[in-house]
Amino acid sequence: TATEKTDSYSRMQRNPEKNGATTRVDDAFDESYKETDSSMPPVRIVWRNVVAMTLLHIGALYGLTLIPSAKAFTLLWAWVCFMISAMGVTAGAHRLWSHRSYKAKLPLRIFLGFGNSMAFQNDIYEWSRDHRAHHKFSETNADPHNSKRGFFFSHIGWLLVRKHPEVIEKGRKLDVSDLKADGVVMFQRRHYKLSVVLICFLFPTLVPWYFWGESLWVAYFIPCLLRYSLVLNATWLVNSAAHMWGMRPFDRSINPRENRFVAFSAIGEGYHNYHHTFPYDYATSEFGSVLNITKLFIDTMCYIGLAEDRKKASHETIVARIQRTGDGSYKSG
Ligand code: ST9
Ligand code: ZN
Ligand code: ZN
Repeated sequence: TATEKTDSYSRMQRNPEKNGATTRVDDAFDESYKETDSSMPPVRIVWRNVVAMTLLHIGALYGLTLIPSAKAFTLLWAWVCFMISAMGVTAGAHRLWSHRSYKAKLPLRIFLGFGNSMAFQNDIYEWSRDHRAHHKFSETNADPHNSKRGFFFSHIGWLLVRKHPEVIEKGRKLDVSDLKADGVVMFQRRHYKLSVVLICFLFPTLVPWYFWGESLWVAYFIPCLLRYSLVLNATWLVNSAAHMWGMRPFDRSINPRENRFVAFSAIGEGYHNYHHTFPYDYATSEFGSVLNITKLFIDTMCYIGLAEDRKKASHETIVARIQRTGDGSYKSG
């Protein structure tokens, strides 16, 4: 059944539409990849990251205490910044650039690139390369946030230590030619640091100060630091919680799970058993749901002509897969 699984992936991936002309995406689980050496090399802590992440989280907690003294507009603005940066990750780095699950016109790609720099989660190129490795070599040492190493490692720990050599070695063989050919991706990579200073830090802080006279202090700690750390943790929960807690209706042999709490906080990205089973599906879920704001966003973009070519697993494919590999918990609707 290993070949059967890979076959159905590749068939779906290469020919989801009539014309069959799709981008090749190197994100399918590699059944043939088996770890040769599962021993852990010594963990090398990157203290600069430990200090930066500690300060960020202290700043975010302090930001929480400032909420009662913030202007209503500032809180609304923090939410707007949360949504823009979250979209830059979910609709951008994840569903568009890592998985090519739909196509986006230039203005939309620029908007998503902007949101992605606001989210400051590594540039799109690096994010998508790591994410393809996460799918292809899932839960092995070549997976950047291998959840077999526990909650802390898959949540944040992987960003605080040097990568396992397998991540780099196996990752080098991934096909990322489509990313290299994408002007927006490469432009953002070239100007990444400057874009983060301007869009993740200055923009969220200066707007409330300039337009409605919020104090720079409150604007820095709430729409900037608190918002940034919330988007980070919501994203990281997909790697930690959604790889640990929830049902596995589509494939009981893998760890990723269906987790509604994560789907809520990560604006639609918690249906993770489905997503690892059908990574090319633009909705990352069989159904649209009120929690799947990212799907709503992509549908809206298609409606106004800024996106097209949404890929979706067919109902027959899903049903066949549930019967073959599901854990029996599937509920329709
Ligand atoms: C952050 C990322 O938070 C979050 C990603 C989450 C993914 C989530 C996925 C879940 C599904 C989607 C759900 C979305 C939900 C969103 C909800 C929103 C509400 N392949 O990395 P280096 C090579 S970032 C091939 O330095 P070290 C490559 O040549 C947070 N090659 O390794 C590379 O050079 P370059 C902010 C690879 O030294 C070279 O190795 N940022 C690969 O071990 C060196 O790479 C931070 O905290 C590969 N996969 O350092 C900083 N990997 O890149 C984090 C590497 O130039 N990063 N190579 O081509 C670091 O400081 C370092 O990467 C390190 C490792 C210390 C972690
Ligand atoms: Zn995953
Ligand atoms: Zn994915």
